[in-house]
Order: sequence, then C-alpha cells, then structure tokens
Amino acid sequence: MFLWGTATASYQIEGAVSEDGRGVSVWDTFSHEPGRVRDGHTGDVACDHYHRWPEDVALMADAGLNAYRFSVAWPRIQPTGRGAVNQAGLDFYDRLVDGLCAKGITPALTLFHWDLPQALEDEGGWLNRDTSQYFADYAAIVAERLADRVPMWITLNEPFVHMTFGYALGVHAPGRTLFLDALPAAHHQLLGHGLAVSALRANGADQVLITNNCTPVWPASDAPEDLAAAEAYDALHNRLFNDPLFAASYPDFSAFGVEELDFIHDGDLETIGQPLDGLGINYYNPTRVAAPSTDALPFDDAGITGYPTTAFGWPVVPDGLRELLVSLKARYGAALPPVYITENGCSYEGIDDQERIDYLDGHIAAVRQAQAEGVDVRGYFVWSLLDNFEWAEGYHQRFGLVHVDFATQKRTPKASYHWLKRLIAG
Ligand code: GBH
Repeated sequence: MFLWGTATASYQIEGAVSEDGRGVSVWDTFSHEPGRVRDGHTGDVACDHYHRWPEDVALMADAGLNAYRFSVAWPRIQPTGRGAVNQAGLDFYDRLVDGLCAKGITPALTLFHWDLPQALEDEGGWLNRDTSQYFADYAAIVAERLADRVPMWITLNEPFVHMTFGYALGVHAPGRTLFLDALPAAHHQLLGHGLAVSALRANGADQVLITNNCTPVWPASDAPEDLAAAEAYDALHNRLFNDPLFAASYPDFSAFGVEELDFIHDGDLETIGQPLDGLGINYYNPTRVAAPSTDALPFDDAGITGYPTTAFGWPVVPDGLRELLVSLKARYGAALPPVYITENGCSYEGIDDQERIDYLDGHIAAVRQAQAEGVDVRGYFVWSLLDNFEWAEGYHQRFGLVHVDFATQKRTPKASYHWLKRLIAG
C-alpha cells in the first residue's frame, strides 16, 4: 500500500512547552534569545497540537490520508536527555498513536527533529560523542512503549540541516558558528542513528529508516572549476550523510582542506552502515553551485534562476525530485533501500492556494516518473499538515494544507487539502 501522508515536527506544532514535565530544548532557548527568530516568535504555543491533536487527526482522516509522520520531543521523554523517564510525556504520544490507529492512519515516528534537550547541549550537544549513546537510550525507551503500534521508525530528520544551520552557521538552534569545525556533529548524529537502529530493533521496531534532505547539485557551467565546486558541494550536502549508510565510507573532504576525519573511531562505520528498511528523502529544490569567489569554501551558491519561486523564495523545480531519486539509485544501486518522500511542500499565503496544488501535482508526477524509471518509492508525505512554526522564520511561512489562525487556533482546510483528498480517493 502506497503511503499518502503529511509530516510535522514536535517543536513546530505542539506548544505546551512547560506541560506535563517537559524539559527545555535547544529550540526553547534559541527562540527566546532576542534576534534569533523573525519578530521574536517562539514555539511556546505553536499550533497547540498538544491539546488539539484529536481535531488534527480528524483532519487527516477526513482527507483520506493513510499515514502520518510526526516527531517525538526528546525533552518530553527525558527532560534532561538521559536518565529518568517522564511517563506523562510518553503518555501523550501513546494517546496520539492510539488516535491514529483508530482512524487507520499508519504512524511514522521521527525520534529527532532538532529539539535536543538543553541539558545535553550544555555538555556539547552533537559535538559530544556521548550524545550518540544517549540518543540510542532514548530511542529504546520510546520503542519499548510504542513499537507494538508504530511500524515505521525514523531516527533523525535532516542531519545535514541540523549540522549546517545549527552548528556551522548558527541560524538554527543551538546557534553555533563553527563552520567546518561542525563536522563532528554530522558524525555523532550518524553514530547515534546507528546505535539507535540496534536499540530500536531490540525493542520491537519493525521498519527503521533515516530521513536525509538531499539536493541535486547543478554545476553553473561545464568549466572544470564549476564541476569541481559541484563535486565538493555534493560531498558536503548529499554524500556526507548517504555514503556512510549505503557505501560504508565517508566522501573525500580534501577540497575543504580537511584531510582526516579524526573523530571517527574504529567500528563506527559498521555501526552506522547497518541495513535499513527504507530511506526517507526530504526534497525542496536543487542547488546550483559555481567555483568559489573566496577561499572560505570550495564552492559558491550560484542561485537558481528561470524558475518560479515560492513565498519563501525557493525555486520550484519538480523534475529535480525525479533527477534526485534516479541519481540516488544510480549511485547506490542495490544498497539503496526503498525510498519514502518524507517531506515535500511549499510556502504560499492564502487559503485558495492554487500554487500549492500546482507544486504538489508537479512533484507527485515526478515521483511517478522516478518509479517508472525503476526507483522503488513507497510513500509521499506533504510538508505540512498545518501552517506552523517555521524555525528562524517564525510563523511567517505557511506550509500547511490546513490554514491556522494563530490568534484563535482555528483550522481551515485550504484548496490544496481538498485537491489532495480527491487525488487520494481517485
Ligand atoms: C525541512 O527543512 C524541515 O525538515 C522542516 O522542519 C521545515 O519546516 C521544512 O523543511 C520547511 O523549511 O536557498 O532557495 O536553495 C528543509 C531545509 C533548507 C530546504 C534550505 C531548502 C534552501 C532553499 N531546507 N533550503 S534555497
């Protein structure tokens, strides 16, 4: 059965940040620091999904969706990231999972969508190798409670974005600006993933996946300098997170002036490269790169022109999704597990959102085309069910199939919601 779902993330929708024993996450800290998030918005209330989840599950069911990807807030389960379990936090996800199952909606649970317990960040966060083991311990706790009803487990969401935006550039929590010194945060996330794979399976999890956001990389020209830049960017964005999973290696980083990844210990690649039941792909747009104009990095982001853009300014390139899927298959061959599009979507204003309909229509067609070209794609999740807290943009970007009036929490299905409902029914 092909999975038709929507995707959300805990900090972006739940609110209720001080309820039922939830601990503080890096996103609570970051969003409350002046100047970090546009207009000082925070996730304190967000979509109030913590209280309104029955209404939200009903919206999914009414659309005929048969799957739902959500994330668990680690600080609800372990307020300081390790040790004692907060049962009230687990109870929330237990109720949610029961509510989904009652409507015939398959839960796809992401364990980490960027809301690290602040107490772990205080000890270095993902720069600290110990965080990998704490993550696996947390994964075991959640699986022990929910694996009897949750068939799909996604360890991490977009470790690339968490490393670059969170640790290298500082535009997301925890707001660090380490540039290339952020690389250990990639390895420790992947190591945490690998340790969690075993912990999940030991606690009854059926299918285990990871979600990477990948991008087709377009060289600005055929000039050798531009081709080399494209190769360097591809290593950083795509291969750094996929090669250890499906090719038992890390890409070469000499173009970045990094000769040795000395934070890798013997045995780590074996831990990371355990077989998976699927790969989650989040796709938004391709990236066009050119030879560097400074010596800071071995590439420049050349920007994409000649395509329509969303309200966020991101280019709309549906065929990039087909290109990406086909290239992953070409690169990893039989080592590539079945693929699920765990996020795809766009920011537009308004309830009569014909642009979102066109966007989704084009990208779903691209998935079908990739299938026809031999890629095993088994699901498609729209980002997102609801307008929600869009990280550094606060509530300014609206990605939902359902409009949220944040003053009243009123939900209003958009034209795209009704369109998707008809598509699934057909
Ligand atoms: C996802 O990240 C997240 O998982 C989700 O939480 C988030 O709400 C959603 O996407 C929407 O942002 O500069 O024009 O080339 C997506 C990460 C990083 C995708 C930046 C697009 C560059 C656009 N994105 N990126 S552009």
